[in-house]
Amino acid sequence: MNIYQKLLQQKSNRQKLLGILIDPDKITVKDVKKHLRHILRAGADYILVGGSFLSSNHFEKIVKKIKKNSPIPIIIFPGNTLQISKHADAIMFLSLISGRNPEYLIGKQVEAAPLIKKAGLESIATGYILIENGQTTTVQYITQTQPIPRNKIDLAVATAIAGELLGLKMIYLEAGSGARQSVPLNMIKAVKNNTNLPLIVGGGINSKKEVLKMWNAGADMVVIGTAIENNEFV
Ligand code: 1GP
Repeated sequence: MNIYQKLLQQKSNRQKLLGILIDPDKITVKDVKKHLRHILRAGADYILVGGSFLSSNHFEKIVKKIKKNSPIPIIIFPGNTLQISKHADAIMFLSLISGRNPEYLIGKQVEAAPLIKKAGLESIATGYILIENGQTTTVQYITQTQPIPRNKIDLAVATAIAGELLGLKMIYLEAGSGARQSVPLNMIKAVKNNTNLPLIVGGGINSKKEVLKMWNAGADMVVIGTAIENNEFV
Protein backbone atom coordinates (compact mmCIF):
# COMPACT_ATOMS: atom_id res chain seq x y z
CA MET A 1 0.00 0.00 0.00
CA ASN A 2 1.46 3.37 -0.93
CA ILE A 3 1.27 6.49 1.27
CA TYR A 4 -1.77 7.96 -0.47
CA GLN A 5 -3.72 4.72 -0.22
CA LYS A 6 -2.81 4.61 3.46
CA LEU A 7 -4.00 8.21 3.92
CA LEU A 8 -7.30 7.38 2.21
CA GLN A 9 -7.75 4.35 4.41
CA GLN A 10 -7.01 6.40 7.54
CA LYS A 11 -9.50 9.02 6.37
CA SER A 12 -12.24 6.47 5.80
CA ASN A 13 -11.52 4.98 9.25
CA ARG A 14 -11.88 8.53 10.63
CA GLN A 15 -8.41 8.22 12.07
CA LYS A 16 -7.08 11.69 12.88
CA LEU A 17 -3.44 12.26 12.03
CA LEU A 18 -0.58 14.33 13.34
CA GLY A 19 2.14 15.41 10.94
CA ILE A 20 5.33 16.87 12.33
CA LEU A 21 7.32 19.16 10.10
CA ILE A 22 11.09 19.22 10.12
CA ASP A 23 12.53 22.30 8.46
CA PRO A 24 16.08 21.40 7.33
CA ASP A 25 17.06 25.04 7.75
CA LYS A 26 16.33 24.88 11.46
CA ILE A 27 18.25 21.74 12.45
CA THR A 28 21.62 20.17 11.85
CA VAL A 29 22.19 16.55 10.83
CA LYS A 30 23.60 15.98 14.30
CA ASP A 31 20.34 17.17 15.90
CA VAL A 32 18.15 14.70 14.02
CA LYS A 33 18.16 11.95 16.67
CA LYS A 34 17.32 14.35 19.49
CA HIS A 35 14.59 15.88 17.38
CA LEU A 36 13.16 12.45 16.58
CA ARG A 37 12.71 11.79 20.29
CA HIS A 38 10.46 14.88 20.59
CA ILE A 39 8.61 13.79 17.47
CA LEU A 40 7.98 10.29 18.77
CA ARG A 41 6.88 11.66 22.12
CA ALA A 42 4.39 13.98 20.42
CA GLY A 43 2.87 10.97 18.64
CA ALA A 44 3.56 11.78 15.01
CA ASP A 45 1.88 9.65 12.35
CA TYR A 46 3.89 11.24 9.54
CA ILE A 47 7.09 13.25 9.36
CA LEU A 48 7.05 16.07 6.84
CA VAL A 49 10.35 17.51 5.70
CA GLY A 50 10.67 20.84 3.92
CA GLY A 51 10.96 24.57 4.25
CA SER A 52 9.97 27.56 2.17
CA PHE A 53 13.44 29.04 2.31
CA LEU A 54 16.28 26.60 1.95
CA SER A 55 19.61 28.09 2.91
CA SER A 56 21.27 24.85 4.00
CA ASN A 57 22.52 22.11 1.70
CA HIS A 58 21.96 19.09 3.90
CA PHE A 59 18.39 18.25 2.84
CA GLU A 60 19.33 14.81 1.49
CA LYS A 61 21.42 13.99 4.56
CA ILE A 62 18.60 15.00 6.93
CA VAL A 63 16.04 12.84 5.12
CA LYS A 64 18.41 9.88 5.05
CA LYS A 65 19.15 10.17 8.75
CA ILE A 66 15.47 10.43 9.69
CA LYS A 67 14.74 7.34 7.61
CA LYS A 68 17.54 5.42 9.25
CA ASN A 69 16.44 6.30 12.77
CA SER A 70 12.65 6.19 12.69
CA PRO A 71 9.86 3.94 11.39
CA ILE A 72 7.52 6.91 10.75
CA PRO A 73 6.73 7.51 7.06
CA ILE A 74 8.41 10.60 5.58
CA ILE A 75 6.54 12.90 3.23
CA ILE A 76 8.49 15.70 1.59
CA PHE A 77 6.69 19.03 1.84
CA PRO A 78 8.85 20.92 -0.66
CA GLY A 79 9.49 24.64 -0.60
CA ASN A 80 11.46 24.46 -3.82
CA THR A 81 12.75 22.10 -6.48
CA LEU A 82 15.92 21.26 -4.55
CA GLN A 83 13.90 19.43 -1.92
CA ILE A 84 13.67 15.99 -3.50
CA SER A 85 15.15 12.83 -2.01
CA LYS A 86 14.71 9.19 -2.89
CA HIS A 87 15.01 8.33 0.80
CA ALA A 88 11.56 9.77 1.55
CA ASP A 89 8.38 7.70 1.19
CA ALA A 90 6.44 10.29 -0.81
CA ILE A 91 6.40 13.92 -1.88
CA MET A 92 3.52 16.37 -1.94
CA PHE A 93 3.45 17.70 -5.48
CA LEU A 94 2.22 21.14 -4.48
CA SER A 95 0.42 23.69 -6.56
CA LEU A 96 -0.21 27.05 -4.87
CA ILE A 97 -3.82 27.31 -6.00
CA SER A 98 -4.66 30.29 -3.78
CA GLY A 99 -2.12 32.31 -5.76
CA ARG A 100 -2.00 33.61 -9.29
CA ASN A 101 1.70 33.24 -9.91
CA PRO A 102 2.22 30.76 -12.78
CA GLU A 103 5.67 29.83 -11.45
CA TYR A 104 4.04 28.24 -8.38
CA LEU A 105 1.01 26.87 -10.21
CA ILE A 106 2.94 24.98 -12.90
CA GLY A 107 6.46 26.39 -13.46
CA LYS A 108 8.31 24.81 -10.53
CA GLN A 109 6.36 21.61 -11.11
CA VAL A 110 7.74 21.31 -14.66
CA GLU A 111 11.27 21.72 -13.27
CA ALA A 112 10.73 19.17 -10.52
CA ALA A 113 8.74 16.51 -12.40
CA PRO A 114 11.65 14.72 -14.15
CA LEU A 115 13.66 14.71 -10.89
CA ILE A 116 10.78 13.19 -8.93
CA LYS A 117 10.29 10.57 -11.60
CA LYS A 118 13.97 9.75 -11.60
CA ALA A 119 13.99 9.40 -7.81
CA GLY A 120 11.08 6.94 -8.09
CA LEU A 121 9.21 8.90 -5.44
CA GLU A 122 5.49 8.53 -4.86
CA SER A 123 4.02 11.92 -5.73
CA ILE A 124 0.76 13.19 -4.22
CA ALA A 125 -0.78 16.14 -6.09
CA THR A 126 -1.76 18.64 -3.43
CA GLY A 127 -3.67 21.92 -3.68
CA TYR A 128 -1.83 24.32 -1.40
CA ILE A 129 -4.02 27.14 -0.15
CA LEU A 130 -2.49 30.00 1.77
CA ILE A 131 -4.73 31.74 4.31
CA GLU A 132 -4.05 35.21 5.71
CA ASN A 133 -2.79 35.14 9.31
CA GLY A 134 -2.32 38.79 10.18
CA GLN A 135 1.28 39.16 9.03
CA THR A 136 3.33 38.51 5.89
CA THR A 137 4.52 34.91 5.75
CA THR A 138 7.67 33.55 4.11
CA VAL A 139 5.56 31.67 1.56
CA GLN A 140 3.74 34.86 0.64
CA TYR A 141 6.97 36.81 0.25
CA ILE A 142 8.83 34.14 -1.71
CA THR A 143 5.94 33.29 -4.03
CA GLN A 144 4.74 36.88 -4.40
CA THR A 145 1.14 35.78 -3.98
CA GLN A 146 -1.77 36.99 -1.89
CA PRO A 147 -3.23 34.69 0.73
CA ILE A 148 -7.01 34.23 0.92
CA PRO A 149 -8.46 36.65 3.52
CA ARG A 150 -9.51 34.84 6.72
CA ASN A 151 -13.10 35.96 6.46
CA LYS A 152 -13.54 34.85 2.82
CA ILE A 153 -14.77 31.35 3.59
CA ASP A 154 -16.52 31.06 0.23
CA LEU A 155 -13.28 31.84 -1.62
CA ALA A 156 -11.38 29.16 0.29
CA VAL A 157 -14.17 26.67 -0.42
CA ALA A 158 -14.32 27.55 -4.14
CA THR A 159 -10.52 27.22 -4.38
CA ALA A 160 -10.56 23.80 -2.71
CA ILE A 161 -13.41 22.59 -4.95
CA ALA A 162 -11.49 23.81 -8.01
CA GLY A 163 -8.49 21.81 -6.79
CA GLU A 164 -10.64 18.70 -6.44
CA LEU A 165 -12.20 19.19 -9.89
CA LEU A 166 -8.73 19.59 -11.38
CA GLY A 167 -7.92 16.14 -10.05
CA LEU A 168 -5.66 17.06 -7.14
CA LYS A 169 -5.51 14.41 -4.42
CA MET A 170 -5.26 16.44 -1.20
CA ILE A 171 -5.95 19.94 0.06
CA TYR A 172 -3.54 21.75 2.38
CA LEU A 173 -4.85 24.81 4.23
CA GLU A 174 -1.80 26.78 5.34
CA ALA A 175 -1.63 29.78 7.65
CA GLY A 176 2.18 29.87 7.36
CA SER A 177 4.94 28.71 9.65
CA GLY A 178 4.86 30.58 12.96
CA ALA A 179 1.52 32.15 12.04
CA ARG A 180 0.02 34.45 14.61
CA GLN A 181 -3.43 33.10 13.83
CA SER A 182 -4.04 29.59 12.56
CA VAL A 183 -6.62 28.70 9.87
CA PRO A 184 -10.12 29.62 11.17
CA LEU A 185 -12.17 26.63 12.33
CA ASN A 186 -15.24 27.66 10.34
CA MET A 187 -13.11 27.72 7.19
CA ILE A 188 -11.82 24.18 7.90
CA LYS A 189 -15.40 23.04 8.47
CA ALA A 190 -16.68 24.62 5.26
CA VAL A 191 -13.86 23.18 3.12
CA LYS A 192 -14.43 19.76 4.69
CA ASN A 193 -18.16 19.88 3.98
CA ASN A 194 -17.62 20.78 0.34
CA THR A 195 -14.80 18.45 -0.72
CA ASN A 196 -13.96 14.78 -0.37
CA LEU A 197 -10.19 14.92 -0.35
CA PRO A 198 -7.90 14.36 2.64
CA LEU A 199 -7.63 17.75 4.32
CA ILE A 200 -4.38 18.90 5.89
CA VAL A 201 -4.16 22.01 8.08
CA GLY A 202 -1.03 23.73 9.36
CA GLY A 203 0.56 26.94 10.57
CA GLY A 204 0.66 28.50 14.04
CA ILE A 205 -0.68 25.50 15.96
CA ASN A 206 1.03 25.11 19.32
CA SER A 207 -0.93 22.77 21.57
CA LYS A 208 -2.77 19.45 21.66
CA LYS A 209 -5.92 21.38 22.52
CA GLU A 210 -5.66 23.33 19.26
CA VAL A 211 -4.90 20.15 17.30
CA LEU A 212 -8.06 18.61 18.71
CA LYS A 213 -10.13 21.62 17.63
CA MET A 214 -8.74 21.37 14.08
CA TRP A 215 -9.46 17.64 13.95
CA ASN A 216 -13.00 18.23 15.21
CA ALA A 217 -13.52 20.93 12.60
CA GLY A 218 -12.66 18.41 9.87
CA ALA A 219 -8.89 18.34 9.37
CA ASP A 220 -7.67 14.81 8.62
CA MET A 221 -4.09 15.75 9.38
CA VAL A 222 -2.77 18.62 11.46
CA VAL A 223 0.82 19.72 10.92
CA ILE A 224 3.04 21.18 13.65
CA GLY A 225 6.51 22.58 13.08
CA THR A 226 7.69 25.49 15.21
CA ALA A 227 6.19 24.30 18.52
CA ILE A 228 8.04 20.98 18.26
CA GLU A 229 11.27 22.66 17.14
CA ASN A 230 11.14 24.86 20.24
CA ASN A 231 10.03 21.95 22.39
CA GLU A 232 6.94 23.96 23.34
CA PHE A 233 4.21 21.61 22.17
CA VAL A 234 1.96 20.96 25.14
C1 1GP B 1 2.91 23.61 8.32
O1 1GP B 1 4.03 25.58 7.89
C2 1GP B 1 3.37 24.84 8.85
O2 1GP B 1 1.83 23.86 7.51
C3 1GP B 1 4.14 24.68 10.09
O3 1GP B 1 3.74 25.72 10.84
O4 1GP B 1 5.79 26.03 12.14
O5 1GP B 1 3.70 27.29 12.67
O6 1GP B 1 3.84 24.86 13.15
P1 1GP B 1 4.32 25.97 12.29
